[in-house]
Amino acid sequence: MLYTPGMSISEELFERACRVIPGGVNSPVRAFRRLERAPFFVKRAEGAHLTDEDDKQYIDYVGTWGPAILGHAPECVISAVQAAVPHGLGYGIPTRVEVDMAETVCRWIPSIEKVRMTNSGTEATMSAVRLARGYTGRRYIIKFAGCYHGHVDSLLVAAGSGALTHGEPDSAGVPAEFANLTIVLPYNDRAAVERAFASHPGEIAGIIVEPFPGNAGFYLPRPGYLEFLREITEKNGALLIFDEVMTGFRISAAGVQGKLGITPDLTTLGKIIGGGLPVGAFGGRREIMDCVSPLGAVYQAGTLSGNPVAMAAGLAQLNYLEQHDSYTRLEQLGARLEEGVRRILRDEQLPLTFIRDGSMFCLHFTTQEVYDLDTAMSGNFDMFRRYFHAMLEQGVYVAPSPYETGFISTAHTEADIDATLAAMQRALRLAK
Ligand code: KE4
Repeated sequence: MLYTPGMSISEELFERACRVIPGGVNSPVRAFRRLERAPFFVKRAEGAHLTDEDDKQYIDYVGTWGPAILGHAPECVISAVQAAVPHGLGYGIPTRVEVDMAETVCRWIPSIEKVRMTNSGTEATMSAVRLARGYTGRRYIIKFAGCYHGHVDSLLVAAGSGALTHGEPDSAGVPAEFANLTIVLPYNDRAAVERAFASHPGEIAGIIVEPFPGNAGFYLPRPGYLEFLREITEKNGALLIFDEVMTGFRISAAGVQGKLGITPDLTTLGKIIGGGLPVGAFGGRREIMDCVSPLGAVYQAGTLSGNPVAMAAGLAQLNYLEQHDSYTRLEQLGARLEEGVRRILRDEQLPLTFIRDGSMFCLHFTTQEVYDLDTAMSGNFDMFRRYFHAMLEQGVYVAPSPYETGFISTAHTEADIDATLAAMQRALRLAK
């Protein structure tokens, strides 16, 4: 490859990529589009650090958008994959490791009595919504503005994450007829949910919700809100679907439902469950899951679902998390970061909103309390852009959008956190 003088290798690669891949990326949020610069291209990743094609190193707080809870290429996952590969890469026939994975998920998340593997979080949420409609015989689904559940046609309505970053919360190509069966409500607004059920008696199949939303930046439910969703769905014969693709195995071993003691009817999973390889899953009460083909009438399938190499990777990651009290370590590191951020915001007289739970966090570039999409959108994007560039220059990679969540891994060290805080103080001074 001949490199144009003055262009970095990443810029050269991005130029080539843009000729053959839409936007030069295989997922929009990777494009750095609203940041007015090309994305860097990763050459290698290890622990909490990335190295790009120009050999620049970064402390990574994206963690491939959540899966890298043990850091990149953890030894336990690498060796599990190396042990699996010589036996074959996939068969389309049941394997032992799929049973081991399913039993592990059911043991970790008591609300899940049966689970079906998929290849992404999107497939998991698409399947869970279809199952809710098939099980209840009802048509409408409630989702919340700013929550992102993957690029499912009927859920790409007021969606978060990349859709929000690029200003396309309602995607083109989704006919109104599809979107019309999705009721979009503001998060943390009980009255709106009550009004929706009152105006659609007996017609709402379920609510799908990110219990701790992480796709419009990270924010939290008001006290009692999730318990309210549990009650009102129960009362109306609708299903409660916790989309824990991001929070599952992250906020606690049993996700948000385990931390708060709430039992949803269905749960969707992804990211951590694959150990970095493509895996999603949906599961729940036996009587609901038994409606899924081949037992029941709700069809759902996937050539690569339960792929044995991906299962080996995910299972190795889950086993390591369970055997090493990883959540205590994640909380230690998260608390250290939070204490430092709050000190910096005081010192710099910048009353920005910082929200954290465990190893998930977000610095919102607003002084408002953030509790839904509108308040998350009140942030100053230009200030975020200046901050992002200043952090990247100092070798710290935070999410390339204010509408994403930061992730800490067990591979981060106190030294990483302290270096990040020093960089953050300088970056915020420059971004003001
Ligand atoms: P995937 O189809 O991208 O595996 O999962 C979709 C999904 C479902 N539910 C939740 C709560 C999610 O956060 C996601 C995907 N998360 C984004 C990051 N915010 C994926 C990043 C990307 O689109 O490249």
